[in-house]
Amino acid sequence: MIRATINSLFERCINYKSSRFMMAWLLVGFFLMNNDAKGQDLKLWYNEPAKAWVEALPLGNSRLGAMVYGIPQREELQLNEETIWGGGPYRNDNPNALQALPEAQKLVFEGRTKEADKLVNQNFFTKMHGMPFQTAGSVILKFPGHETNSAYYRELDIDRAVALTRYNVDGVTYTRETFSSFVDNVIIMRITASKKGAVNFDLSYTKPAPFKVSAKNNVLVMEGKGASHEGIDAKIIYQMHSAVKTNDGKVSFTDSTLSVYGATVATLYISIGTNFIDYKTVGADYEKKAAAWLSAAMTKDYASAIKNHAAFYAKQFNRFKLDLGKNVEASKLPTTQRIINYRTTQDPSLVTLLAQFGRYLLISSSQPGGQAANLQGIWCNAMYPPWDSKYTININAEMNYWPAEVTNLSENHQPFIQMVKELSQSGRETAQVMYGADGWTAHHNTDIWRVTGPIDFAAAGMWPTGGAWVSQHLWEHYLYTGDKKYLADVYPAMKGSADFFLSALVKHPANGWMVVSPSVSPEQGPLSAGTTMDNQLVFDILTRTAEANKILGGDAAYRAKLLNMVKKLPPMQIGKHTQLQEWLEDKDDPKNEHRHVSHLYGLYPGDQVSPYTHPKLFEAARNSLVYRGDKATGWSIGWKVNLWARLLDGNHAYTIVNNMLTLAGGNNGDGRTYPNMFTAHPPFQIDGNFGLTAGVAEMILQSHDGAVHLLPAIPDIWKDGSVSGIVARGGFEISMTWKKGEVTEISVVSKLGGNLRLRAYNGLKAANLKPAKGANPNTFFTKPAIADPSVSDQASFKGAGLKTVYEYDLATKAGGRYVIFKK
Ligand code: FUC
Repeated sequence: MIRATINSLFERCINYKSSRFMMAWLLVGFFLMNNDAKGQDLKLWYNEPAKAWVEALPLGNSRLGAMVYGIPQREELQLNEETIWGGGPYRNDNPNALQALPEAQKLVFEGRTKEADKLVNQNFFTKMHGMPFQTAGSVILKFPGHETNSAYYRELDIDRAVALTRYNVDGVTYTRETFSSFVDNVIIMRITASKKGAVNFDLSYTKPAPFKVSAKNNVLVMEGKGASHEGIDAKIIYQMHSAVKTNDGKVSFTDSTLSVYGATVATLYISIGTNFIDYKTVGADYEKKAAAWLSAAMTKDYASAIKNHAAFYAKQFNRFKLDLGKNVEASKLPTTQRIINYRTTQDPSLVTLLAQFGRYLLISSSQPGGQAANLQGIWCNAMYPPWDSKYTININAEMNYWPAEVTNLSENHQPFIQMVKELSQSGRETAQVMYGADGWTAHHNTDIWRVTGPIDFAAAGMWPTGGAWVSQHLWEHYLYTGDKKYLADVYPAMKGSADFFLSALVKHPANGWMVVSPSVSPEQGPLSAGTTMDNQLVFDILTRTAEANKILGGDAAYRAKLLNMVKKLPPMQIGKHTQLQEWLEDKDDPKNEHRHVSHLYGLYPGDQVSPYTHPKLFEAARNSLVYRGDKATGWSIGWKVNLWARLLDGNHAYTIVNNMLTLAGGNNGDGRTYPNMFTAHPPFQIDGNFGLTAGVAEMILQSHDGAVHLLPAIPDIWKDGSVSGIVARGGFEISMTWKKGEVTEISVVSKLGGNLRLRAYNGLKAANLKPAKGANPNTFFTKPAIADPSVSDQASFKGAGLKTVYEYDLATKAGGRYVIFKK
């Protein structure tokens, strides 16, 4: 609102050339600058341009990504379109697997793992490792004479999804405002000068691969392709169209450039169209798509374009608000400095900013109807990025969607759910051809072409449980929304994954359990059978499919078959180091600090380890996590924050949060947050951002263990705070305030009705709030039974050591709002 007024003021002041207006504008500008410099909580800001890609600022409308460098004399917008990938529709199943399978299983059961590895490497893999996600190229804007400038400032306002660059040259203020419009499907940059006619620049394209440029009807067109890769021909073709609107000055073209001379305000529009249709089909008219988006966008006036964009974004972003306290002095500094200082300042609003930045990135990379956010979301400046920037589904791609439901971005989960539905189709052939099995399967990686065969090599890629993990998201979305029509729609994918395990599990000769074999505990070979993560994932897909079947009134005989198989799965086991065993055999090494903590899937994101009903498993899970240590790669930190939150240890979770807030880049291999707040494996992977956001939410609210647990793992340092719009399973949208670590006021909107069981560390009061009795009757909180195994050494069992909890029941009606207070 304030900004809109300022913009129109500015326009008026140019139109009327009134020096009075100019004075007024300058004053407002100064006020704003000052305000910016104080470091508002929802801004990333800097007093120098980006020197590297991880300093540039990301914008995205889910389909189009832009990294804005903000360099005065040579602006770069590095661009991505979500469907520009290498190769084209292909498959990667090796049919030799089927005949090698019984022998591979036998070798694994006999412990002859080297031979098993060799056999599997020869028969299960192809020469393909997946296709890369690729840059669309960059738009370069050269501003002659802007090398020498002053009063430099740039920001990313995650409250509006707009980037801004501002500086002075020879007494003229230049401003660039950029966004990737959610409404108009193009990228828009408005360049203004405070002096009439002072905007001059030349626009050209660049890309680390061949491309063609031409000028046509006042549009500069780049045509490019995805790369051919590992024997798969390039099938993606795209065009990028750039055009400029000005009120004054001149726009001219050569074959390869667009130039603006003597304008006061120039608005640049960039549109990209590709020929991608779906994972099996290309052939769309990319030129027509790019041209149509561009011309439609250019008919709108700038003020309403930016207003509509920000309003679309705000509808999603504003649903969740967080306040963890503020260190006023610390938060006044530019973002990079705040990250550097974090260790000593304990600047809590920087944690809030990082958590909200994760939501910003999810909104900007994952809108319904689009592609799921990949390893770098939609931001990638290379033709061959690390791990091809594809989807690693033994943790990374799932982590991208952990914050979706709990931080009130349920519809942003849709692209991932769509990907699972597509994998459930392409994975049928893999199940059949490689395993002779029913249903569908996927291994540890996929790409835009939805390949489902194994990639890389046995110790990492021989993991046929990827389909089971991605399918858990189908169920989670239901637990938050209660949408039965949706459940019926995704049920075939859940059932297909369950069917795969019904037919592909094999009997372990040593103990008779039904196990996945050959497999690995992700990325820790050698080949194995019945790893703990596999057992947990299979348990979840079988029991959740059975539950979905029941809710949808499905076939009872099939349900019985699923539950019968559940009884034959290996239980979780506690080993000689009091750890939760990662493997069937008690062979964990307490010195193993591997980044994957796969056997703790059952603790998070799974819900199989409860401190209240499985104290021994809970303690064993904690011991395992202590052995793994606190240091980790970015995504592993993201996971560990969630795990410590589930272990109800807020102070430990906070230690892990702090490990993320260390400056990455340059030579600092230990840093985990780049200046632009992308998180570092290193290198940049977006999963760490999403894992961190989910982890902070998990410290504030949990809803997987029979109740809605308020402030389950709040660290001492966040003793006063508030949240609004955090979401619990069962469709409860919660706002609350806490003081001195105690929850003081809660407001709940019950979307689906039903019993609300609240769990807190302090007493609560409200009309009709009753002490909890018996099992929670709300079916969204019902869980299948899991036995707490006995511990061989009873003396070493300490018990969970939990804080006392207060539990209450409140009967709610769909659409009702309820207010509860501290007793
Ligand atoms: C898994 C991880 C790696 C990396 C890659 C993209 O393979 O083990 O650390 O994050 O995914």
